[in-house]
Amino acid sequence: MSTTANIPTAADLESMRDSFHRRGYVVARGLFQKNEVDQIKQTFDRIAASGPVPGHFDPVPRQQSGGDPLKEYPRIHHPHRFDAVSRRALLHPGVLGCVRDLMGEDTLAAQSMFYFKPPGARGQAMHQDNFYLMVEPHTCIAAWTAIDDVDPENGGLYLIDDTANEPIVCPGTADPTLSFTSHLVPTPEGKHAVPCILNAGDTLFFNGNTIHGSGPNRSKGRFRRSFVCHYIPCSTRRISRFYLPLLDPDGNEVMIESNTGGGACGRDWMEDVVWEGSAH
Ligand SMILES: O=C(O)CCC(=O)C(=O)O
Repeated sequence: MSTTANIPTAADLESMRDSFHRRGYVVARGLFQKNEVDQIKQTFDRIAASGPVPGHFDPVPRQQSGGDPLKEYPRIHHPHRFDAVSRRALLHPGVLGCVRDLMGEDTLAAQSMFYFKPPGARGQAMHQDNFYLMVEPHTCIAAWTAIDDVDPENGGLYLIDDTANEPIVCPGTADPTLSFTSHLVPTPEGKHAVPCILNAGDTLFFNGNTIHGSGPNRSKGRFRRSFVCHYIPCSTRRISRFYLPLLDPDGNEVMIESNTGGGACGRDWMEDVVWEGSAH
């Protein structure tokens, strides 16, 4: 990966901060350079071609997938734990600089994920990330980097404007024909969904209470790949066990207390879902 990553200037950071705090999200254009995006693409093409990675990537051959493209191309959990390119992308200096600035304090990395989202794949119904991460006493920040050009047709993200300060709610049930996850957080009255249109290499930042999700990939032939990470403030006291150990910006492992309280829905929903990493 390039050592000359795009680093936002002080002026860039100031205008990002303003938008992030007003709306709950902001886009940093071109944070990943073309060679970095290409390297991530090649890395995950190779991982997909070489088959399962136990505990991280569990694909099913096309003949056994029952026509569900997400069975052949499921998302990959925590690729930074087995792949060096993903680890460098999680600790990307441009991303860490933005996150530190938006949080107003030093940060720890909690999660990486890779989505292939092939044509025909279902989306992920509206949700709030901190329902799953259970970061206390603050919230997390997501850095969602487009690896392909992304728009509503190929299953791009939608954010509900101005929901960064909404409380975390216990979700209802999503439509399984549209969403591969079962949780749905309703859009608060008077608020509306904004589509996020990104070019490959752009990174969208949003906080863990912001309501967001995506629809199916309805394109004929365009994958919608994305590299998605979550970061937390250094002053975090507790987080769900699935995200431990954390990484500091130098890549050292850091342990904090795990949050077993269950959050907005109590404990029962957690057992089969979060610990398997399948809900978020
Ligand atoms: O990429 C998507 O379609 C959904 C990702 C998302 O909402 C998340 O990672 O929280």
